[in-house]
Amino acid sequence: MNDPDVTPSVATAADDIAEMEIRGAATIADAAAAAIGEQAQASEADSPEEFRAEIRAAARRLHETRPTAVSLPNALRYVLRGMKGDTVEELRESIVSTVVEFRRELDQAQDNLGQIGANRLRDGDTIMTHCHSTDALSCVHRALDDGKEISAIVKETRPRKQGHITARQLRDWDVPVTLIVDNAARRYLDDADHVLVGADSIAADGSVINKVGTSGLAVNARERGVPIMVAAQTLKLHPGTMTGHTVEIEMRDPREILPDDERSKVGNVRVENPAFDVTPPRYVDAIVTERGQFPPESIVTLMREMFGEQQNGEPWDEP
Ligand code: RUB
Repeated sequence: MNDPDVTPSVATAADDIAEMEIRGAATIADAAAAAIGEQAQASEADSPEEFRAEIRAAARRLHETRPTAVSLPNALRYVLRGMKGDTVEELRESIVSTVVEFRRELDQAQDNLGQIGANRLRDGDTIMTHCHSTDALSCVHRALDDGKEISAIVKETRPRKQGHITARQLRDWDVPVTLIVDNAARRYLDDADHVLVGADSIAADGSVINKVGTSGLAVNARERGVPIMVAAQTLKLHPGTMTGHTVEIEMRDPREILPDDERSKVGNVRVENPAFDVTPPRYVDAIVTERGQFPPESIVTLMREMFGEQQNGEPWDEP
């Protein structure tokens, strides 16, 4: 089957997501929804069938970029299920308004979970972060708005150093930041009151899939008695895990770890570059969502409420 052409803005968004120019689960979802909206706006389809085929092809192109962030297929499902109408204009309008609604809800969910997460932070607390999560930072932002003083120990987060983004954002908010290499985390856990991370996906058993290194941090934090809080809007809940599917862990290009110019010094070794890892629910104290905070073991109840037991086919699978 030959896919219809996607607009340049969809192709660019897909490339940027794959290359991590656009990254972080919520930001990826937002960009993917916006790209579908742009596809709808730019479409010159002559018939409703052609229009639907274009939108589905755009969704497939975006979907195949990164496998772990479930917010991406969840966003595409939301937008494609809003596609309604008998004419091209009606279909276009339904997509455009659904995209607006989706992006508004995304912002709202992040604000709401920020308030719930902020309630867990006390004045004078120090958090330890891993990677860069807009959901996690929303909790800090709200705590600061509430007048609390928060300090941060920020893990660098190899290999892509997303910790630098977190450090920069926190400094913009005048939060005192101590940047550490990942390997120093255990040493500094004694100075932390919370580990605060985001999630790419949450499985039905309460496992948290997030940037590689999260699980080691969580195990160390538990051993040190530091609570682990995961900030994740419900867009991160993985419906497929309710029926036994596992979350695919993205393996990225080894050159992110060992660039060609360094490889010659190391020699012929195999390099593995998993982007994410799985933190078992027993190492997580709370999953903070816009619908409240949950012990990880009870997240399945929320998932049943939101998704039901039924799994239907994907809206982009039809040609
Ligand atoms: C990003 C990452 C983030 C989650 C949550 O990985 O693991 O913690 O995506 O982010 P990558 P957010 O840099 O490989 O995309 O809370 O912003 O959705």
